[in-house]
Amino acid sequence: MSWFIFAHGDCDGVCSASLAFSVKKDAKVFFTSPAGLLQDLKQVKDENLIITDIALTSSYKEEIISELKRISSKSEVLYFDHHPLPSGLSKEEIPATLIRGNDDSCASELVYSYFKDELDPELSRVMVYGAIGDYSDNTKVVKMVLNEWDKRELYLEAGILVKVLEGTRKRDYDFKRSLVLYLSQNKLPSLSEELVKIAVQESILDEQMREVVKGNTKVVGNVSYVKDVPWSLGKAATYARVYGKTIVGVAAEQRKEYVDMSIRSITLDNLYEVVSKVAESLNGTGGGHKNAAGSRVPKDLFMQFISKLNDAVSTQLSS
Ligand SMILES: [Mn+2]
Repeated sequence: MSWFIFAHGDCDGVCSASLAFSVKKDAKVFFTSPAGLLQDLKQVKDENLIITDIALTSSYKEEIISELKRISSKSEVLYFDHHPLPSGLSKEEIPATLIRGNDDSCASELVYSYFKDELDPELSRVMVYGAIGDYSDNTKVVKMVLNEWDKRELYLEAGILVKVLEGTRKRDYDFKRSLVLYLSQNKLPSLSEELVKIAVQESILDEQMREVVKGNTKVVGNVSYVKDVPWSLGKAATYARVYGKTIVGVAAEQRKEYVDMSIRSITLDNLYEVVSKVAESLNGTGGGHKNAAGSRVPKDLFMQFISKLNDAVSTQLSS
């Protein structure tokens, strides 16, 4: 039976997919997101499935679980993830082989540890790129692997990958598939002229866009936000927070009927909870990590989202 790999399109997602792909060489790789997972699961017929770095959102959890049940009744389903589960859902209720860490171990680390005996040992550096991309390079496993490399070299490679993946090629899934193949062969990002060129272009854009964010950040209480800046949402959210001098930053981008967002915070430690609650109260979805989250709400409810997010954060700060 052939394999599908469903992965997130960021650095951790791509690196974890590369590690899985190096073991399941005939697999087909698809990029998806928490909001898109349900639709993509419906496409799975007779394939085994690896899901990596895709959070399970509470909005579709019943439907997703029933799809996983359908698939796992005849196929193997390996689900690697490090995002908090929706509240009220336990690991036992998910019909798949679940490989979960806490928030600190990224998906690349989970895939690496799971397939360790089948992997080329030198692919350990691809795991490290994924960990750096997710700010998760401080775990026991990653630190041990870093002892086997000169870590300065790996940071360069990870830096190039992050720039390439968050940049203008964000939704170019064929490009990302080719990158999965490239990394699975343990080739260095810095040795690809194409990747280096994209990364350098991205640096130029980063310097410009940081200024655009600086000039366009608006503040509602404890929340700073920018909308439709043609830049990585994650980076825009971080700099909105910095320039707005608040503890939460939001970067939003309007797509057809809804708005996609990245949200970044400092010192909050439960951003994913706050964001998912607010998003769901507005018919949207949301989730993520302690201080980094994503959300999607109907486009007309964006300002309500900002205002409710501020209410929730302010209430938490005052208690
Ligand atoms: Mn991740």
